[in-house]
Amino acid sequence: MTIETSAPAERAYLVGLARDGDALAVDDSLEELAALVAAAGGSVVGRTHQARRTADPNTWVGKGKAAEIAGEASRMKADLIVCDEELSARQQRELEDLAGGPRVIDRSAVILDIFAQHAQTREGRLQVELAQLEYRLPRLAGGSKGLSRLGGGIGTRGPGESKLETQRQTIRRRVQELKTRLVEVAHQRERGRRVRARDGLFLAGLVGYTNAGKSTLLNALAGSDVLVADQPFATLDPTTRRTALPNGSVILLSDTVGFVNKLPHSLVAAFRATLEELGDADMLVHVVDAGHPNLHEHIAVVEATLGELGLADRERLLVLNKADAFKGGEGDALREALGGEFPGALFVSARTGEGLAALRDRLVAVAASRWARVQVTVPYSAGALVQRVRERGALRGLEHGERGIAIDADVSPGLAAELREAAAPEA
Ligand SMILES: Nc1nc2c(ncn2[C@@H]2O[C@H](COP(=O)(O)OP(=O)(O)OP(=O)(O)O)[C@@H](O)[C@H]2O)c(=O)[nH]1
Ligand SMILES: [Mg+2]
Repeated sequence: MTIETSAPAERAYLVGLARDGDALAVDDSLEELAALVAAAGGSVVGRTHQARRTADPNTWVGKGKAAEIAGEASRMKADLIVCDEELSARQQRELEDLAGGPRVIDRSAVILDIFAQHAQTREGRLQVELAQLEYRLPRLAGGSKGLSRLGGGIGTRGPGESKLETQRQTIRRRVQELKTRLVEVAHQRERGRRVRARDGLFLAGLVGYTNAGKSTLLNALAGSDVLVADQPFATLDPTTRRTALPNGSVILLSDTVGFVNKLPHSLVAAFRATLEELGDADMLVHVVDAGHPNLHEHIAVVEATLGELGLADRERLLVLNKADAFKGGEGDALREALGGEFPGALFVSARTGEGLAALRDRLVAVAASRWARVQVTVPYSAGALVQRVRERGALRGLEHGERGIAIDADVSPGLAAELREAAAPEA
């Protein structure tokens, strides 16, 4: 998706902090931040980082480094200084004072901006607005330069403080309103979910790091045309599609918002309802970009985020996507190394179709393992039920006999009960 805009791209100067125990090395994290800034519509004019044990409470980086950044940003004519971590209101204000011109924002603000640009559905927009307000609220006090400088002295504090308080109250009211509306929307979705659950279809949720190829894979498996784009957070709204498996059964596949390192807390909270849809999934298909240099870090971030969402124990299938990019001897070596490291994983290419047959077979196997085997004979009048078995179950055998239709199939527990009832000898 491209956002039409006549304004020139904002020039951004990126700053990182290197610390022990970071999920991503600082260069990789800044590379990712550059992609996020680009997706938000900015252009990156320079980058730097500092190694520190802890962030400075006032200036995030050290004071000397902050002065150096101010000089570089001004030399590069930057409009923006983007810090690769969430800043406190105070850190943001002090850095902005030192920079004397460019705005200072953080990684969370960039991610929130991309979400705001990409949100399509009503629920998506409400969620993003809620996340933005929750992010802004604690920053209101120190973030607004003019007001915070009024600080002491008779005749200055009063008006400034009361204006700030009015803003806070307005935001809090809006936050409440948004939460109420989101609950309403979630209730509507709840109804849809129950209808679907009654259908008894097997549901696989596609999860993974942003840009891993989840939407492309959904399209390849389900023949759909969900938006695919080479940029972070192309997908915000969950989409569920039906797809037929080789044994004739039908399952549901659900595409969701991708994860990223240091996803803002306010966003995870606001999207919790959407992501909780995954809680219904019978299994999670974890899609990774197998050729990405930070593959392992991506997997760790996704696992950690799934943990936060209470999905750590859900049955998982690792899908190593973009295998078409593995070429020559180097590609073979990579394939072998990853195959050894992740024995249960499947190599696929959502783009070329490689490995999709094996993936479908695996989905059949997992779905079948959840089902019960039923061997019954139902009367010819139960044709509609038989049709549903064809669509939703895995048929092993079917014979038209004198007494009716003899069925041997793996089906969901609900369908198994219906079949047994239909097969009950007429009294
Ligand atoms: N070479 C190659 N590229 C792929 C493959 N699958 C997806 N891509 C590309 O990867 C990029 C991201 O694909 P998407 O399907 O939008 O990824 P996503 O995981 O849905 O990303 P978000 O919704 O943004 O989180 C696009 O440019 C795709 O064309 C593949 O198998 N091989
Ligand atoms: Mg997508």
